Amino acid sequence: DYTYLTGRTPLPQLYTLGYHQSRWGYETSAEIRAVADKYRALKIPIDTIHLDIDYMDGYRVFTWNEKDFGRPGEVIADLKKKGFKIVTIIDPGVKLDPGYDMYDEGMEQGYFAKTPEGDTYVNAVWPGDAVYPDFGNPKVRQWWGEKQKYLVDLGVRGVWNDMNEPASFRGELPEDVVFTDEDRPCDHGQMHNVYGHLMAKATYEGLKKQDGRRPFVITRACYAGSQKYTTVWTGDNQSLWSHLQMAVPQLCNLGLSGMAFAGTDVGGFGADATEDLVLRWLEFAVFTPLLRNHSARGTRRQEVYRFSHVEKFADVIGVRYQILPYIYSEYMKAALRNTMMFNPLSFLYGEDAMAGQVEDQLFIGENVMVAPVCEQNVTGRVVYFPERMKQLIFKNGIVEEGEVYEKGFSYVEMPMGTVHVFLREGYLFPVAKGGKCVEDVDFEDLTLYSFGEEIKPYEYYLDDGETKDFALESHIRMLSC
Ligand code: NBV
Repeated sequence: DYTYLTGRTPLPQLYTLGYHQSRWGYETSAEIRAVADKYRALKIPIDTIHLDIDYMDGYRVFTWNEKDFGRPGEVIADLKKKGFKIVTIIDPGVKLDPGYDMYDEGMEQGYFAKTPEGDTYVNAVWPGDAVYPDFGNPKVRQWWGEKQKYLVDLGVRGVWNDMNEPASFRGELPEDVVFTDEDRPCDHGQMHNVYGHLMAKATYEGLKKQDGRRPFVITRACYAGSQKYTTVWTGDNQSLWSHLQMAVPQLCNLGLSGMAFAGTDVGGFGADATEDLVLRWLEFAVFTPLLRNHSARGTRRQEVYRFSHVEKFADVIGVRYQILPYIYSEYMKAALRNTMMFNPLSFLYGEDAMAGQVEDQLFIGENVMVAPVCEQNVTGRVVYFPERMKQLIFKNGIVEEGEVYEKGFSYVEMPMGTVHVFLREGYLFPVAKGGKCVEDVDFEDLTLYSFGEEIKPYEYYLDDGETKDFALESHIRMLSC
């Protein structure tokens, strides 16, 4: 009902549900190629690499740093041949730089925010002195949308909007900076909370026109209703166990707020991550729509091959590709029916007072529950079972059927590098063989896990994962054992 008022979530391209590797600090295309090659050589499944601010020329948006990243788009085309997709960051701040087309065009048209005296308002972000597009003006959104063509033509498959609070390095934007609210002037005080939302809207609408596929936008700042245009990540978290713990309720709350496609920086953005933390984080994140490992410049490198037990990381990421048919099917049904893919226990067991208290477990769809381990130096955890459930253990690339747990609390052993799901009695859980990237996964070759006497057929949603052909009725079929 809330999304009836604020808007429904966009449908994702299938590839966006694969594993993404990112880092603020990839400074050359050689580095990007090395990351890609390493993942492939070690057979760690992956689909997407994100390019943070260094791919731009002097941090000028919609430009390319040829010195360090070679011919525009070349690395994107080469990696495409290896099955990789590239997402690039775009910040709102436009470098104050006469002669730079974005700046010149925006100045000529009066597209940047102004001071109350009518001058263009200047603050600073990565490129130094910068000006702020007035996204509340439909013409500015249209202009910004058209600029996405630059990226689409380079082969970019998704656009990551950052710093759109809007961030500023020389103090906050004063409240009286003048913006536009559609057809009338407004000030920053009124615009602040929707600035990121409107930037994402411009990006989404531009991508929709420039690229025939379902737009993939990620934003840092958003507002009620931003789900219509964009996915979201939870911003600059830290490599702390408490931030992994926080991720579970955070993502449930985002789901409840209509933001169905969300994720955290896996492993934590700031501070140095440990191997255990990244592995445990991934064990949870394989269930979150956006599965992106991202970290900050200056912190310990976090690509999973940097750690000693690479095989465990490959297995855990591999689980995502094994459960992808279920994840995609659940996401699409939730998006098309305006339900949620992440269900807090209280949503399914409203009568159960204890279920309402549990904040560190959740249901993925309605068939399976997950209970991530978010504590250091433990090999398992206490799980609350709201009903009789069967444990499925993903370990070394295979699925083992574990114990059946009765309603109530039980301690469950969950060693590092294993992934556990708890299947409801009478429900099905389809599992594929996995693959090195999304294109590799066979969505038809499924093993159906079930438990109990009478099993409800599973509504399996599958489409081409790219186009606008996603009518629910024509893409659902029933799976039964
Ligand atoms: O573009 C650099 C970073 C980015 O990696 C991060 O994900 C954003 O949330 N960005 C913030 C700006 C730097 C903030 C310290």
